Amino acid sequence: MPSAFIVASAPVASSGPPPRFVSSSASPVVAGRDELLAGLLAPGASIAPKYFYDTLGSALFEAITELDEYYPTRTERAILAARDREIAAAFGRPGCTLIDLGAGNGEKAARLFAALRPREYVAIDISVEYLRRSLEALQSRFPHVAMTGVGADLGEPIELPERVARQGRLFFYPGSSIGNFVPDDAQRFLAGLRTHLDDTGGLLVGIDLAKDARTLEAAYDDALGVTAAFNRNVLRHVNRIAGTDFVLADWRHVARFDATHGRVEMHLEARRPVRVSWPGGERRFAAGERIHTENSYKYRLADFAALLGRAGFAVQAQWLDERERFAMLLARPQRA
Ligand code: AVI
Repeated sequence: MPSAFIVASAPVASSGPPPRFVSSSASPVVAGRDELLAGLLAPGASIAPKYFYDTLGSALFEAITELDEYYPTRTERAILAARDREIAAAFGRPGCTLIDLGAGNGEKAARLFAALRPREYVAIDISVEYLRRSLEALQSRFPHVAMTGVGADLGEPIELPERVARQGRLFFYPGSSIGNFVPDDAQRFLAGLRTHLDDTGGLLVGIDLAKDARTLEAAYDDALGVTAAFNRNVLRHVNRIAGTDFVLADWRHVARFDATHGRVEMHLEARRPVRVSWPGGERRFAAGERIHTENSYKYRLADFAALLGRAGFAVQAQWLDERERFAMLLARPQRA
């Protein structure tokens, strides 16, 4: 179910009320038990990366973004801070509807508010409770922006509430999260966004660029062990959803750059022979056997522009940091 809950609030005249909760239900990933067990039983076991983001996982991800080794967030933040006016001018529609995909705490989007001057902010995230809290805090800081929260799994087709204006929509997909899709799925996802846009719309997307393996592996295996905790925390979440009995200490965090695919892969590796059981089933893992938990693709600009083209977008403008580690691209719908 793409939209598990909607939080909405109308713009208000003063710094007052918290968002009005129109409706609520459980996390969109609660329905994921069958998917998870199928992934665990497959010959090459896997857990989809969306399961990282329970409340603790979202907080751990936020901690990752503060790490010395994890350059994408601060690099992107610096690009947005330096270029926000240029981005707003290039998009050219004050009073737009800013639609934040994987909004998290909404901070990145909020930094664009001054330049973009959105009339409405739609925040979409899989981590429902985290989003709810984030939106309450944001609404009190920006009482004049109408805010809507949508709890959704971005792996499913996006549904926007009907009242969201069609003109002047700007999808904001920062953080290189597009890199967590394999390229065919990324293309499908972008083509799906395209269907929500008319000629006045756009997409502002952050891309982590291809670079040396050492930098990449350090970014995904930091000295403090925060990324390792983030990776292992997925097992706690799976235990809750699927009734499995993973013991976290049995699993080692592994992050490797795969040059053939141009991606960093994260895995959990069994430290010893492990038996994992759940109501109605079990799987045995040999020592050294792995569960694949994430891909993070690193793109060359030309390759990503080509992918956007296949999804019905054309790059209008791009902004890179000095070391060309990261890029923000503004893409516009191409006429069919
Ligand atoms: C959310 N996503 C873009 C992050 C990434 O870099 O692929 C998730 C992450 N995984 C480990 N560190 C950060």
